[in-house]
Amino acid sequence: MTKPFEKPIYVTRPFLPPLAEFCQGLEEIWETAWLTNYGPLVQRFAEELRRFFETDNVCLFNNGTLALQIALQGMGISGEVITTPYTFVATTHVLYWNKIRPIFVDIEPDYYSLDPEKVEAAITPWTSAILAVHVYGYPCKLNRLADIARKHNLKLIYDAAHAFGVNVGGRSIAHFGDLSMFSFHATKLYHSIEGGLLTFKESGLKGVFDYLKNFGFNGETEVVMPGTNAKMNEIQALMGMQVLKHLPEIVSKREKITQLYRERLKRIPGIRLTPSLPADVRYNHGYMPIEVDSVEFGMSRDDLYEKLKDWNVFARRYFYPLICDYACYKNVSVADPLAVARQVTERILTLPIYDALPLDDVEAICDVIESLQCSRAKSFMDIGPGAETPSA
Ligand code: T4K
Repeated sequence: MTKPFEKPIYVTRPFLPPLAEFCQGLEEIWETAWLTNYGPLVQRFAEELRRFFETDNVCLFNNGTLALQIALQGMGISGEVITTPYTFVATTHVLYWNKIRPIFVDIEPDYYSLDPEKVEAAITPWTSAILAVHVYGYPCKLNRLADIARKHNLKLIYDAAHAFGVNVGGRSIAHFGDLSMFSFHATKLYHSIEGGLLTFKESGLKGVFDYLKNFGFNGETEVVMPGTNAKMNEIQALMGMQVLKHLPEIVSKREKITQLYRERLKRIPGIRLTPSLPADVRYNHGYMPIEVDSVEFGMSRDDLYEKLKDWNVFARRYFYPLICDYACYKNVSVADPLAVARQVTERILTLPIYDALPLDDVEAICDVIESLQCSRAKSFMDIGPGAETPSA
């Protein structure tokens, strides 16, 4: 490939339902003039999600961050929470807003989720919960984390922002741990423009979450707790329901993209792929992370990230830097050296993946990466759009 893509190729693009279908749904909203505050579409959407997750315990929110923030508040989590520094910053922000101290521990090198050994070593009398993240939708070490939580009487909370549609052993990943939060943000494979969902074990929490997301109102004149406003609106619910209908086709198109990337990239020196997932995991193909070994690849991750932009390809460094290295968390003391997380954050690059990304474009992106791999070839800096690229 010698010319850049004509249009930018972003890390993701939201799936959009057929416009006519969406407009038809909008007509219903126009007729009722009911836009938010538990309208009929939000209620219908919640019902669909109850069926999807096979549980009554679901609660919808206007975004994933507020859902998780309210989850911690409603569950009465306090003191210290053991969590990962390798995630999107919202995972830690929700602890901050609940005045909880984050205890950052290292991740495991295969799928980048919390290392259970490190979790257990970090427990103190002040620990109240583990907040783990299914990074890129790859399941955490579910059984080990559950054992540790049970043994030490801790709540096990999953930030499942990336994990909508992931199943383990034939069950939704939502059935693991005490509570899971799914993000329905436009950048996710499944979305409702913005949106968030909690699924949880203890039915009694539903009422508390409902109060907290609606100012604490119980009826018109009674406020039972100082809640906030985190309600999903009708247009979000409409989008959520319409995208849900297309989920199988979205996942299957993404799966083909993953397969092609893996097939092409596995032979490029210096590119590391995650190991194949265990047979009992049905993955959602939400992200396409690779690690770049600068010595073997002949170029650093950052240089590859920049070089791809010359071809109009906008990969992202999800997740760099580590949360504990952001200025606002620099004062949080971190006992764990975070050796794995520090290495991964310097090497990770998430490549474009979305249902509408043509396989030819995936081939072309792989051609570019391959052409840039220059451990033996001439200086990589000579290679750019328009230059002769070495043949594979
Ligand atoms: N926990 C975890 C582990 C998370 O990853 C997230 C969110 C949360 C919690 C919080 O959930 P929410 O409160 O968001 O529901 C994005 C998303 O904003 C964020 O939702 C997501 N994680 C995070 C990983 O990525 P940015 O700032 O990187 O997104 P942005 O705007 O740069 O978009 C990336 C690319 O997507 C763009 O280059 C083009 C494309 N795009 C984006 C949007 C918004 C579109 O094509 N259309 C669009 O409408 O954070």
